[in-house]
Amino acid sequence: MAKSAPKGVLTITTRNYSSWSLRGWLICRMAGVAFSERILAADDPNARAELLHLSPSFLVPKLEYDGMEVWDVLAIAEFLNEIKPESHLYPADMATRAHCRAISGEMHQGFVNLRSALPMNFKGHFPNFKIWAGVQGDIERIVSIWRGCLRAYGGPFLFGAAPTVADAMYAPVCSRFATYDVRLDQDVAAYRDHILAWAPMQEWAKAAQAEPEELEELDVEF
Ligand SMILES: N[C@@H](CCC(=O)N[C@@H](CS)C(=O)NCC(=O)O)C(=O)O
Repeated sequence: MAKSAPKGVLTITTRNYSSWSLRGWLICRMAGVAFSERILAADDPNARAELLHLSPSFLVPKLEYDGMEVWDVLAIAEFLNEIKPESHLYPADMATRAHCRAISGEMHQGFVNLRSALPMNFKGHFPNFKIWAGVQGDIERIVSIWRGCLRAYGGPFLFGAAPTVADAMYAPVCSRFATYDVRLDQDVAAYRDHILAWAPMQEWAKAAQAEPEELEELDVEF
């Protein structure tokens, strides 16, 4: 029997720089939905116009699924959680689920200093990068979130043995910590390394390394 076409199309952009694309893609992978990728070239002058056409918010990632359209990473996570509850994108326990949503929301709307000063860049490596006070504050808050989760739920993912939406939300931070050689205590460094070694992250990182372009103008939050 012929293999049926994927039901979903995920629009993303550069793998090296686009942290939101990475989050959306990881969540789709974790949900186990069949999807193909539409990749917008970040250096294509027409990409913005195409993006406007494809995504009412101008933003990626955007998921089209069975005639429905959803954009914004957390909206995509909530949508996939509804259609694929068996994939356990969120923890089973209600209080733990609330915790997972809270720290995912904190990443979604916060850490502006970290996001602007340490843009995701899988191909880059900047040892001895100067960490300013505002960024240090964001790093300390992230470390405290991770440590709280690892102690409460036992790791190796934030909410225990299996990955949840929160791990996808913080995965680009793990990549940033490696890119900018952010010094971490052993417990949180182990979490960073676990995420970097996680099979879908490895797959993404490999494809990011293979991207041809070095886009200086994208060395900003993206
Ligand atoms: N909060 C949004 C952020 C999405 C976002 O900022 N996407 C960037 C790419 S990583 C984008 O589409 N930028 C397009 C542009 O600036 O033209 C989400 O959760 O999806």
